[in-house]
Amino acid sequence: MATYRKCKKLFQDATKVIPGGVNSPVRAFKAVNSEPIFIDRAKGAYLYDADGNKYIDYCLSWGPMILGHARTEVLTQVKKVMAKGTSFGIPTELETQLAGMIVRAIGSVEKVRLVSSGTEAVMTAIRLARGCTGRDKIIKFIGCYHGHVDSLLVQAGSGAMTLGSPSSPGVPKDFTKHTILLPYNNTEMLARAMNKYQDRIAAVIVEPIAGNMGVVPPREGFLKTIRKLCTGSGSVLIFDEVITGFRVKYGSVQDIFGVKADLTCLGKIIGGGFPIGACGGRAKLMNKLAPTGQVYQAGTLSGNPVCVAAGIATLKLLKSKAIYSGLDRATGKLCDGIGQALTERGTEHTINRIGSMFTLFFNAGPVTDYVSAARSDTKMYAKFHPAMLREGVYLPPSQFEACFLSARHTQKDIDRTIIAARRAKL
Ligand code: KE4
Repeated sequence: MATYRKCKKLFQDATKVIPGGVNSPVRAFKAVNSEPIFIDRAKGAYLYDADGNKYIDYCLSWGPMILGHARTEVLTQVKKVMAKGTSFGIPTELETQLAGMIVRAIGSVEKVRLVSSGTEAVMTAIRLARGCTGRDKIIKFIGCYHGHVDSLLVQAGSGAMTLGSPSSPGVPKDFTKHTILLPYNNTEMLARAMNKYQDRIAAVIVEPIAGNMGVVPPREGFLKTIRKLCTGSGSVLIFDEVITGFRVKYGSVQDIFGVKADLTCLGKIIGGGFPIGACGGRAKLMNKLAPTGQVYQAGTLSGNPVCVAAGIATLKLLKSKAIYSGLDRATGKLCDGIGQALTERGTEHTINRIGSMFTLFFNAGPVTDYVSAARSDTKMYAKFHPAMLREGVYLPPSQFEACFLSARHTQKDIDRTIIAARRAKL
């Protein structure tokens, strides 16, 4: 029987010096009415907590660890680069190399600005869209989360949804008055809003596959309609691919849906587990960023050579090893197995999946937007999560997040996870 004695002590110590004992709210396990485990180490598909408990990890640091934890090829490159110094605040060739890999991987991206987080990537894209169009209004979709940038922290997904605080205190009304909220997958309301605000909309920002209300794929035609309306009104189309970038395929999901974004935000996987973000797009737009243009943004550690080295090593492996078809097959088997296990238990559920990102909703389904996602039985999820933890399976500690597979998850791991879903005490 797993014990969490050390984890409990570490959590108590942490809460004395860190708000809530965590450095990001969704890690606090509040949505599953438990206390967080504290990780000692990780390797491949596995986490090991301070009490020595081992887990098969389906959160993968919220997405980045697609190659598995502590991947040798990545760490070798990181160590090599670190030995030459870790931060200069002066350009390095490595940044050009990573930016070049992203440009070659994503057809709509001609130039890239590297930053240190997904939030910064989105902040850059929003400011650039407003700077280039001279407009103020931004359309975002309810349940999508784009980092904790003030103007978008309204009815956001992820932690904001989990914590049930649609708009965070501390964000002045003035900062969100230009943010228009629409239901995801609703092309009719989008058309009405675009028609109403016409030439006042700087940008539409969207997660092309939503991951922050749980995984919600775009309905047929949804993304193409956004593209058409943005083109018609001169608004910038921003794809927030912080989760989907290099997750579902090498590069962007824009190829899958046949839609080219004007700006693309990236993060997570392109840093291989190190702090990173990126905003990329057509050179005409990107050149409006300082120092070539007037739109200001900056960052002491933007393009940090150690983070960039991890990103380069990660993308090289992703490109060379044809990992994606295997990930897709394995995730399909896992989801089928979990679905069957819960059906046999008579537990109402639906699973949304694209490639190696999926969400098990305790919900009859279909889950197609925030309203349907919010109908999920979060109490049931709050029982399932700790029960799976005791079975040695680590899922995201919230119903409204995405699960991920890595290249290191084996058939044995999948089989064990399915058995755990069958045995988990609900
Ligand atoms: P960061 O600033 O956390 O690097 O990225 C913000 C962000 C932007 N866009 C999308 C689509 C994202 O999913 C995120 C961050 N994702 C959450 C989990 N869904 C990070 C976990 C956390 O907040 O601790």
